[in-house]
Amino acid sequence: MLYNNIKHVINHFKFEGTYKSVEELLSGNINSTYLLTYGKPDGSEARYILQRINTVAFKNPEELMKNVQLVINHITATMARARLSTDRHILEFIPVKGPLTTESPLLYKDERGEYWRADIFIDNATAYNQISDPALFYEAGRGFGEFQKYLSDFPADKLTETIPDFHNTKKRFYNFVASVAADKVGRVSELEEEIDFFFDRRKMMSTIVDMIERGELPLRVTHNDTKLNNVMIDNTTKKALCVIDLDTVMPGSALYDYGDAIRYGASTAAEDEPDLSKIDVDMDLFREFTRGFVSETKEVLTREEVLALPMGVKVITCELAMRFLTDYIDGDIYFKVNRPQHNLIRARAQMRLLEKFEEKYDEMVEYVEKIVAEGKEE
Ligand code: GN1
Ligand code: MG
Repeated sequence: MLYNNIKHVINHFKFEGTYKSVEELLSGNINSTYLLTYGKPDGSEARYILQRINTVAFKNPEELMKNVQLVINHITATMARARLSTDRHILEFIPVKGPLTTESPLLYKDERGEYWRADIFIDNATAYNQISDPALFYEAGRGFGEFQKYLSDFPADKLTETIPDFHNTKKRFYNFVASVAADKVGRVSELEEEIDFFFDRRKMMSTIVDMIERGELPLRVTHNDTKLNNVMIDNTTKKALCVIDLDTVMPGSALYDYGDAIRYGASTAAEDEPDLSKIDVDMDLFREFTRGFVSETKEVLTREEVLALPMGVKVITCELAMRFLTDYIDGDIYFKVNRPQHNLIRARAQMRLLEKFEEKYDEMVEYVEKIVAEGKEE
């Protein structure tokens, strides 16, 4: 019974009305997410998202919620200055009821030491897991681009790194090597080909970190987890509404956000597709997202950054493939899994997807060059 998982928590939040039902949302790989329905006295319904924060991934939920609130405040102020309505455009958290159990008024710590938070479910909007309509993917690009734009003057030193070195792909490679060496659960002997795959791409994977170190790419405040289902799209207007899942907003590179969104959204198959023959890159989707993203960020990103966007796609796809394989080698301790070898299946799918991006890399670069050239003519 799902209700059993949440019954000790729901009365600690200022929800409106009386509890009616709960459903688990399964698209996230880290936190546990529940959709709650409440009945209001006037007969209408209120819906909320309730989440248990995974403390294996996020070691300090209190600092995390402080970050999230700072980001929300910043975007709210920016939108207010531009006289834009924030209604349904920004996550709205529900305060905790009763004596505080943590430093944050938005975070409840239960008797088991688990951390919970809740926000208003955005009605009449969809977080797509897959899109085939390029116009919708353009909107996703615009939504993430707009988010990047709103964060462009955010003071990075105010944020805690909720997961240190999250996209430090160089360090992730060393962690991967350490996991291979430790071989904790005896899975390494069957993974020779997969392991070679990452050794072959070691230099490519370091590109962004190296460029940041050399000052060729600016460090920005970025979202860092821009899967398609982290931008809500309005069901009526079909416009991007709200970027969600702000847990990993930290200093990073615009290439990560662009890259991860293309990785997930421009693929013809699911992230964990076991049939590798189904995995390819939809170049129409790639182009539309790119146009949407650049339309919002052209005043913010440097020319070098825009030209380097396709490198973000390769680096992030390789990084995630390697993270999945590392977790498989470690015995599935980080990502939620729902079948045996799930992390290996994910790793193989992302490896195939990376090969497809490698095949199409020149075409991707030509496209961003074209966009940069067009921008100059304007
Ligand atoms: C995790 O939980 P979710 O789906 O928002 C992960 C991302 C991965 C993604 C892959 C904190 O995100 O980095 O890209 O899975 N988040 C964290 O599906 O590790
Ligand atoms: Mg997430």
